[in-house]
Amino acid sequence: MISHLGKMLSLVVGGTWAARRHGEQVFGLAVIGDGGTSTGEFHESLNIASVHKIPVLFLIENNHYAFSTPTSMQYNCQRLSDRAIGYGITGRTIDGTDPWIVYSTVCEAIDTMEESLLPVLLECDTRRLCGHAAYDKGTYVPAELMERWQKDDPVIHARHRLAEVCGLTESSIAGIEEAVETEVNDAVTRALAVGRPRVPRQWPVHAEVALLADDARVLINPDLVAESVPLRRLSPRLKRFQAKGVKNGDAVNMALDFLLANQPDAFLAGMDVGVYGSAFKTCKGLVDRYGTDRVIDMPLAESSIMGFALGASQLGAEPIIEFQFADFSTEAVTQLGLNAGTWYFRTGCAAPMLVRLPCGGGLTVGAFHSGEFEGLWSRFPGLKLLYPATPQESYEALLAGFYDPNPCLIFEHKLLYWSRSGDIDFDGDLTAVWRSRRYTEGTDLTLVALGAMVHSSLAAVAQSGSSVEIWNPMVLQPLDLEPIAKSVKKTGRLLVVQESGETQGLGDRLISLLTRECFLSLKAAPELISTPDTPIPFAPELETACRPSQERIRKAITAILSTERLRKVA
Ligand SMILES: Cc1ncc(C[n+]2csc(CCOP(=O)(O)OP(=O)(O)O)c2C)c(N)n1
Ligand SMILES: [Mg+2]
Repeated sequence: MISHLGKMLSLVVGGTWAARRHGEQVFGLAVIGDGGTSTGEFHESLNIASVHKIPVLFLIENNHYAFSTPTSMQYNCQRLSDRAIGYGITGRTIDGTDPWIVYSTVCEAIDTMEESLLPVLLECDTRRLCGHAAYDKGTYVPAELMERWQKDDPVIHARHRLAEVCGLTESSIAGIEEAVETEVNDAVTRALAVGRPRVPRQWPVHAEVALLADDARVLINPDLVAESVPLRRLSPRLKRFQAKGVKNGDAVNMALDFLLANQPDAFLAGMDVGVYGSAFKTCKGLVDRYGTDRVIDMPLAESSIMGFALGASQLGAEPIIEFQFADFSTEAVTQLGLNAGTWYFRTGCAAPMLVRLPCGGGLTVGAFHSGEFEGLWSRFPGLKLLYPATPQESYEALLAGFYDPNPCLIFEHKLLYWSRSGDIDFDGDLTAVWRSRRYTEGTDLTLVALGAMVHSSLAAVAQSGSSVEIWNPMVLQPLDLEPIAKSVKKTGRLLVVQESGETQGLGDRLISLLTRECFLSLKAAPELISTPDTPIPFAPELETACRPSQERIRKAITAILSTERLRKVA
């Protein structure tokens, strides 16, 4: 990322870890400004690198200003390198304006890292001789200080030293300067020669704009999402899998077991996924079978864990990340939504990672442990979302998400983990996973339900005795609505049941898309059943009243079946 200061640090940590795992004797180098050191990611990344012994040199370029903010308003320790103590690592502050000192100190840091495998924190004291950017004159820097800095220009000092100490002639110094200038100019020329991007074929405006843009020479990442199904690492081991009477949580565990057993580069990371087997026990036994190098307990740092995974994915590792609760994925909105989600769009490189979100309410664990967040995550282009509701779907979703080259989020409803059993019969064909699921056939109403609501809806429909077709989109991004639209055209009625709050879930989006597609076939206005827009309360009676009940769904079915929209045909 060019922006979101701090966020690339954890990628360097993950990338360095992944490369060293393959036996490469590399060290990471992560550079950040004085302002960037105030971000959470700075602290999280140093901590993870230290705890997991990942040798990354964190180099702070302390130029005493972050945009217009002086360091006195940025931090209150004496030196930024003092922070190293908090992470149990070596920290040093040096004169960052002297290239000879910087060079030799970095060499020493490499020796230290080689010996201890611990990261090193290096603060290079420097200064800024201009504004923050071209538009900024930097007038907030006291004139006297700026004058002193200008006189002390490190480029002039270095030039002087090359002549006086190193004995270089004026013409050879000029030669160096010319070579640098040529290199920069060449880079600009090369960049301009790339040409302008072409409008992607799949954008609605493509046809109109294409006519105007025939001088375009390259197409930059035409897809927001990397090519989907051709599986970059599909192994012949992906074969039929059958299991009888397994719980949803077991299905998750079996899929994780398969992936760790068959994909040597796969690793599972999160909080308490090791010895404890994760908060909901879906990872039980995995650390015993695959070791702490592949089933990794991480410090409490969701954002940096996500960044770690993204960095690792770029150096051959295959991340499986568990958020302890879907609610805590909000800690990683930047890393997952803005960084991983746009990775392919920006770089042309795939960012494969499987991200698991135990979600949903009904366990009386209150507002911060009960959310689904499928609505939030569906708003980030570049991510794929799957929300399985049965053991079969859970097994399929985890495999499909893992083998897809994009960041894939799997929503796993916590209530379903250990309450319901089913059989798994997976034929090994991942292409068939990415589709909506139909559970019942019917003629009078199409009911679309997500997550645990699938089961409440099945029960409500059985109780109502009506002819209802129940669907679960399962793939929430990219939606596969064609078969559901077909169903709505047949039944003429649509009821969507979601557990998320009315404006927090995907229900309104589903109704909008299906109404646009099926408008003339509708006999009644579509309905949405959801939790009201309220934080999930702790009190069991309030939570029960919040979440859509079987009875509420049954009543809604009866109501929608008794309404007939007056249709005016022009
Ligand atoms: C998370 C985040 N918040 C705000 C900004 C806007 N911003 C860009 S640069 C900058 C100051 C950065 O200061 P510093 O880290 O000292 O780097 P320097 O500009 O001195 O190189 C700010 C606030 C940003 N890029 N990212
Ligand atoms: Mg700065």
